[in-house]
Amino acid sequence: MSFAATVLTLSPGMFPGPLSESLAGRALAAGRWTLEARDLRGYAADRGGRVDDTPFGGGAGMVMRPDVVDAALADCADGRPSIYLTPRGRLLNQARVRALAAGPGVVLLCGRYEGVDQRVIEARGLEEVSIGDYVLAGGEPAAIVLLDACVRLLPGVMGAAESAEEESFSDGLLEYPHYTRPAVWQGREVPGVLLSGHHAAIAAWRRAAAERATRERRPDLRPSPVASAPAAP
Ligand code: 6GU
Repeated sequence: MSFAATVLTLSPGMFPGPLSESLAGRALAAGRWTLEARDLRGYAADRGGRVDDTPFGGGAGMVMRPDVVDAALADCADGRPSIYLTPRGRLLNQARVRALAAGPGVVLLCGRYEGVDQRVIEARGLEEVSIGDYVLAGGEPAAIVLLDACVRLLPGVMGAAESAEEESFSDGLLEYPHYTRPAVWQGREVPGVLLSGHHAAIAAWRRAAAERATRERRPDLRPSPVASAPAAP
């Protein structure tokens, strides 16, 4: 039983898009997950029927009609979580990605125009998800981001070489920096401890580097250990 993704969109041509390449694309070809992009226009009341209309109360832009969105969601309702991608949603994080990847798949509704009529969001109990504090022209790139994040966690998708064990967020920290050959490049040296072969020292250096990066760049991710504990030796 593979992870099933259905995307409801006004731009089905945006899929699979980058998901046909690289890790996700190989997993798709191998049948570890499935992707179906459905055109929301196919759920308009009649041929040439409207999928959007002007907002009650006035204002700029168009709103996606609840009847059209409802018909599309009804057509793929099978117990998978239904997610509406919108900058008004809760921020996506690795914990939610892990939970979704462990389930049967997702139905993703991509918003366009100014958004979707609020009543169908409530009637269908849609989970509203955002991928960051910036505004995209539509939910499609966010759907691609969400699927990429889920697919790489599916069983058999990541090889040992791409292990998810030590990566950013797996323990609430940003990842440590990486280095490879040459050992000196443009006069810049690789941190000596990484060349030492001393595994415990390397692990300690990486932990400290991860904590420093997190403290400096993302203090929101985790309380800084130095704030409450004595300084490390
Ligand atoms: Cl999910 N959709 C749009 N349109 N913009 C976004 C977003 C989603 N997440 C961040 N910005």
